[in-house]
Amino acid sequence: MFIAGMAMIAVSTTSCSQKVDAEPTLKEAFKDDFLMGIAINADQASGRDSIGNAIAAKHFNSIVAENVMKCEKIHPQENEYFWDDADAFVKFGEENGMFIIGHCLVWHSQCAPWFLVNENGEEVDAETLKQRMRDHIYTIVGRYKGRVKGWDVVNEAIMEDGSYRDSGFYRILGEEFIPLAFQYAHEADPDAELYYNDYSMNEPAKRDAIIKMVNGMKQRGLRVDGIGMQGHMGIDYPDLGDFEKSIVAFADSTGCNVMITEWDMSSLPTVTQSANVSDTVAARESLNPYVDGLPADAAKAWNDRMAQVMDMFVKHSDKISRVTVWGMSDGDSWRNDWPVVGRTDYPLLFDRNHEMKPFLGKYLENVNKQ
Ligand code: 9MR
Repeated sequence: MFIAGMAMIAVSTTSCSQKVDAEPTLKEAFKDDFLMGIAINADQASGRDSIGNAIAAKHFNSIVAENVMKCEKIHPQENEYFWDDADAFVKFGEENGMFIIGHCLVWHSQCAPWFLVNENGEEVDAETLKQRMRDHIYTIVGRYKGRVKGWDVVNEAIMEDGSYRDSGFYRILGEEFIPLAFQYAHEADPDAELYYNDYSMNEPAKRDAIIKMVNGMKQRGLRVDGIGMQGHMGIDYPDLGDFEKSIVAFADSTGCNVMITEWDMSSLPTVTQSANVSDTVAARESLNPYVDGLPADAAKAWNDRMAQVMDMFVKHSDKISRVTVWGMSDGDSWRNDWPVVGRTDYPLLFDRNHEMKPFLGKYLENVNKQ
């Protein structure tokens, strides 16, 4: 059913009847620009979500694991790994000839509870954490050596003001935990691409700090291939001029590829995480206004802004090697529960019926013209 909209586009944009059945795909539309990636969950990778599985195979040439390779999932106890879901994810990518991305090796969040502490619950010493990081990275990267082509090695280590996040990794190892993670990942698979990944990358102080950190690693001879700009956006943030400055600065100042790694855009009223949003029923309703569907004006605003962002990515396709959306269809998205739990959001490229969003039509039209 998700191809119905595509067939209409083909019919309406070509006079050449034999092209009516040619359904253009996103990966074709952007093939000269960048890889089109998607974060998939365990159901999509395994095929339990057969529609999501089919859309991923049809439209995308890169996948990233939304959750199944995170530390608490894949390495729940020191001597216990859980491979089933990660194996299925990699198998799906290989069967479809996709560029497979592993996410993520070192992250303060969703870190398994045992990872940073001893049996008394106290943070471990530096040597113990190094050894645990080495084992974790060697085992996971080693298992998928030559198959997973790129890794988000460290995720979300720098704050908006440019300081280092006060995570357990930082408290125990200081800034050195980042170069160590890159070193271990490279030792485990010398051919894999290695990325630093973070959000709010439009923030100038954060941008500068990440450039300094990445260049510091490169000067030491460590491999860093890419800087991942997550791209969790809203209808009124970030400032796209600032975001664009970061695309250019990351590429020009480090020589790394830029990747848009977790793109989505909320259609809902923007709230900050700290806002006291659940005081009254009226307040809750005003923050969740589109439970029965997105009205035409809100849909237009969202589509217009998404096209503006996509045009910016295309404009900088000499610097951007991949654009990955963070989830398959609107119903799958984490944005339905963040920063307010239980909202109905419309942040992704496919709606709850797996219909493609209209703003993509103009890019697909070009495929038929080629
Ligand atoms: O989309 C992911 C969601 O399903 C998980 O519950 C959550 C916690 O593991 O992580 C979400 O993905 C995050 C990503 O791994 C890192 N950047 C922020 C993303 C949204 O929270």
